[in-house]
Amino acid sequence: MSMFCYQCQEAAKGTGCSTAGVCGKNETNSNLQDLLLYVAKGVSVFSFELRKAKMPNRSAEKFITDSLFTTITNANFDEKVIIEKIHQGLRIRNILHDIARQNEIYSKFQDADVATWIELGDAELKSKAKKIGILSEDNQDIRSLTELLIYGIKGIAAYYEHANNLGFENHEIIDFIEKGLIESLNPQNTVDDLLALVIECGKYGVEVMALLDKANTTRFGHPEITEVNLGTRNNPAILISGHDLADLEQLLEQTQNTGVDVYTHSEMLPGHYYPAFKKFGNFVGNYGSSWWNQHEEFTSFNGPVIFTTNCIVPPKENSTFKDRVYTTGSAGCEGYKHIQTSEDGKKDFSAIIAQAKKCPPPTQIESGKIVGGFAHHQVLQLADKIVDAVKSGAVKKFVVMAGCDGRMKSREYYTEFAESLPADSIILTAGCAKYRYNKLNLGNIGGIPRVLDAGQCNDSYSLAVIALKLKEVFGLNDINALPIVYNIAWYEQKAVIVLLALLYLGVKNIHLGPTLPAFLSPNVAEILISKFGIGGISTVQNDIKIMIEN
Ligand code: FSO
Ligand code: SF4
Repeated sequence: MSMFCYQCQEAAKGTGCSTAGVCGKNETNSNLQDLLLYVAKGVSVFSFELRKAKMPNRSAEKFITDSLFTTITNANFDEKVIIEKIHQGLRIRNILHDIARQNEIYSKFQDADVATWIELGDAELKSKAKKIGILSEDNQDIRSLTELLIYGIKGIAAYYEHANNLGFENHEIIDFIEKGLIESLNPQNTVDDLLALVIECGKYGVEVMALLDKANTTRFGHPEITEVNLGTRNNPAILISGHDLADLEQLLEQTQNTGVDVYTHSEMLPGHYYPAFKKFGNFVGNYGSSWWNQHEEFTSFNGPVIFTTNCIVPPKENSTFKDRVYTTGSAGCEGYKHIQTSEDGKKDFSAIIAQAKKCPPPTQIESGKIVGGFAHHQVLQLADKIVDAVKSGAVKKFVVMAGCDGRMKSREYYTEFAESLPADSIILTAGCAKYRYNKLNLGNIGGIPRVLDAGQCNDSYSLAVIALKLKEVFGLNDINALPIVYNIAWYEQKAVIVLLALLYLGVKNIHLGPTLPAFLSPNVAEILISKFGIGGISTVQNDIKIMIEN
């Protein structure tokens, strides 16, 4: 076996990618990503104790969150960049090690390989990378829970980075990220210890999504009900994908009055819901659908594309759009140009704007509008209407269908499920999962649309806030007593943290699909089923019966 990865829903054969990633990650990249994670663990060993001793190191913290984000599915396919990050991390680790020694600060695992191995040439790095992968843990239950913890932490790190890009910090979250990474090295941990860490991870999932919500809404205002254009105009344009709203802000500022339009792609769609972006006359609409259709959509878009995060599908040799795709932040891909971030977080998009001016306008592939912007603030303004609709029986069920989309055919289930829901039910969505049903004509109930899109996957936080508010309004003691069911689609590690956050909030009986994670060993799956009632999905008809009619 030349590599092993089972962190996403598309893990080969439902067990793991062992020769090449279904996502496009090759053997070398996969192993190097494992090594980058190992370096982040080594940095955490010292950074954690130094912070406790009131000597925090911001470069170490930034390195750790960036490394975790870089190793998320579909975020970075650039081998050279990953090698550079490994070297950078080792330099940081060694500096912290020296500071700790000089100040007589003891760190758990300070003498272990993770904290002491020395910098090697690129060829040796590759052979080191092969030795420290996921399968170096033999016990499959320990491995399963450790990886569940790590994937949750990757999700936390991604959301933390977005909040941080907007100037928001929370050192308790960083503390937990580092603690979790260190505990993943601890051979003493039992299944129960790891389970407790996984639930604690959910707690920090809630905290980080709340932090990001605060960062986004403080800076850009509260999302409001918005109609988003699907059609195109006749100007050259830039397409922005991924999740980083700070990047969207800078791009809109820099393209203003240049004659270049800006369209959102995939998870950037909710950018339209924020009041602060509405003042930009060149912010036209959303182009295309969720991440996995990107090659066709980039081809017909005709202009430059910028990825602020995942999900990237690496280009094919003969892809015609290659020279007009860019990445920034933790995202990267061989063959695409990268826009650097300066010390103060600024990005210079002038090269993209200049290229856009030379490109033809986008080819229209859709027309009409979609409606979104139902994050907590907006929905709570409609609370009276919603409560009345529930009390009168006009709304019988809310169905949370948040999460991710993916390319597997089995995900057609979600379109069919949405279409088959009774007319007195409302879908609450967030994340790119929405593209399976947000363009269906499902109508409304007393003026409330039947698909309420809160925003990006991290805005699942909004759905939790709404549920907690409804619990209060209806005077219930248990969130599970609400007429809300959860049919969540997952794909990568941000969805893992959303799931852990819901579990931490006490939500039970979540259905997770289209398949259960490959990284859950049979025993761990059994624990999650018995403790939280987690289940998979079956057929649409059967699931409607179980979730809605019962
Ligand atoms: Fe989707 Fe990709 Fe937002 Fe993920 S674009 S799959 S869960 O990165 O983060 O919902
Ligand atoms: Fe396979 Fe998913 Fe890992 Fe890619 S991220 S190598 S598809 S399990």
